Amino acid sequence: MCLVTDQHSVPPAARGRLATLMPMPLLVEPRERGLVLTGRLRARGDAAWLRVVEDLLRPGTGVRLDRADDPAVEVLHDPTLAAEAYRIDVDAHLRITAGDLSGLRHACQTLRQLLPDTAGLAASPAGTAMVIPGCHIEDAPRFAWRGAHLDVARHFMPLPWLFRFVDVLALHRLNVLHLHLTDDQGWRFDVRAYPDLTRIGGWRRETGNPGEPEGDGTPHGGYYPQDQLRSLVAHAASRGITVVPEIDLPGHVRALLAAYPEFGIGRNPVATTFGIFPEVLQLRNDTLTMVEQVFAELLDVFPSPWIHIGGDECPRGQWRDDPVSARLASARGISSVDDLQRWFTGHLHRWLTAHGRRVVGWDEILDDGPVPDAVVMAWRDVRYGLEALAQGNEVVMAPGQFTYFDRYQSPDPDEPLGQPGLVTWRDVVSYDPTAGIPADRLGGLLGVQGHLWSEYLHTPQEVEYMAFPRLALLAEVGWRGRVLAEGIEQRLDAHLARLGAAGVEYRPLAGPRPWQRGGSGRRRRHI
Ligand code: TNX
Repeated sequence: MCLVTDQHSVPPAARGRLATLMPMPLLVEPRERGLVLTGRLRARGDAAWLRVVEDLLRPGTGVRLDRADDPAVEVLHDPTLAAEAYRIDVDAHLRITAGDLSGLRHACQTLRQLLPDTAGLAASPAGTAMVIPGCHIEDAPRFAWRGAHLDVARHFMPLPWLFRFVDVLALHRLNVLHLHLTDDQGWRFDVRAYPDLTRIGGWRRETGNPGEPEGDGTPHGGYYPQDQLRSLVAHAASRGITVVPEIDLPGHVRALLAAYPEFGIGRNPVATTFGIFPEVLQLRNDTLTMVEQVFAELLDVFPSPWIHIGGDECPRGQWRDDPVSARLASARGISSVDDLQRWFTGHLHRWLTAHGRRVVGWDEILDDGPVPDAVVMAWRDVRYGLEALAQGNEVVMAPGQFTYFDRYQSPDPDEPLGQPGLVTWRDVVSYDPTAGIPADRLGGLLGVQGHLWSEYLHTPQEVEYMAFPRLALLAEVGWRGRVLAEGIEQRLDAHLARLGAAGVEYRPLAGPRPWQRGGSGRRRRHI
């Protein structure tokens, strides 16, 4: 059944949804008639592409596509369109035009946002009229890397929720999920050759809150078997999202060394508090063999062209005090042990390049000298991104002051515990990732990414509270280059209602709901 509506039967609410899209497409024009997306629709186009459309639109609408001529739905391939670009025409019929599968998927996500909010649920409630308002939309992204980073090391997040998080990212036409899989407080990637990484390194005795003399006395942990991650990768791919894994080395390795102390200098359990610890890898040849084995298994699970090797916050104290490290450095012709990290990064860089992947690292990897053709994530400050671009590196902008969504969202004392610092949603609205970049270097700017470090995010609900609305706005920065600031508050309100209808625990613009407040317990705002 295909119900074509005339202009009188397109409800004003449906027409209004054209003004609530997030990210807002580059061109949106209303058309008179709309289309009721429900039941069985006659459809024409490449069978695989039609299956993609049906897969993305069916949950929440129940729509099924039957191949037929005289179609209500048509899917066209236009190879002249840019990567990820798409066009939508709705005027009694629905026509989607895309240059590639990503564009096709983005078109479907925009269509989902044009449906009633309940279309964000896994199944459509009976009796909801799923009207798509008439429109002509032309759209293409400004940046190729539109990422969300999630720290599953500090607090483990359950796999089923990761699937859902991927769906929410896809709704915003984000295309990278950067998974921070290892850190001092937990190792989450199951490595067959080194089972103790997860058996021992995958959990900690308890968690200590800052400023409190005692830990909470409750064990915390978890890890992802490789097949779980493969299924996450496959699900993300079906949503047009690349999962970029990070193994953070050669610092932030307390969990690794708790399991295999022979690769470090001194022995310590998995960390139960947060911060920067002195423990680093002792970079012997057998340590490198272990690292290569870990990465070999990682590459087998993650087909991503980019592999993140961490490289942040690596103190030099242990190397300076360690005669073995001194000998290793001089045997390798390195004048100072401080340069061991650069040597290690170079080694991993060559290894990953030989295996056909690109290295991504935090901006510290350039502190000791250039690392040609590594992708640099500029987190400490925009300035590090500018320097990396000047050296010819590609850059993902990740500056703390705009993209660290573990920081507070407002000065309100009721905000739940977060990292010190303030990143309001209006800060994201004001963010221009191209600021300060000379025109001839703009090509090196791959894109932007929002960060969800989880020291103080214990549950998926807490992650969602910190992610939205800020990540939704950053998605628009990635898509359009800047947030379209005019009318943003109303648009954001409508978009948050859309997320809320799908069960996302966003932060209302007016402030935390009662159960989202920090209160006086473990989520008390005190730093
Ligand atoms: C710095 S960003 C870190 C993380 C913390 C984060 C907290 C980076 C590469 N290192 O280890 O979780 O700050 O905001």
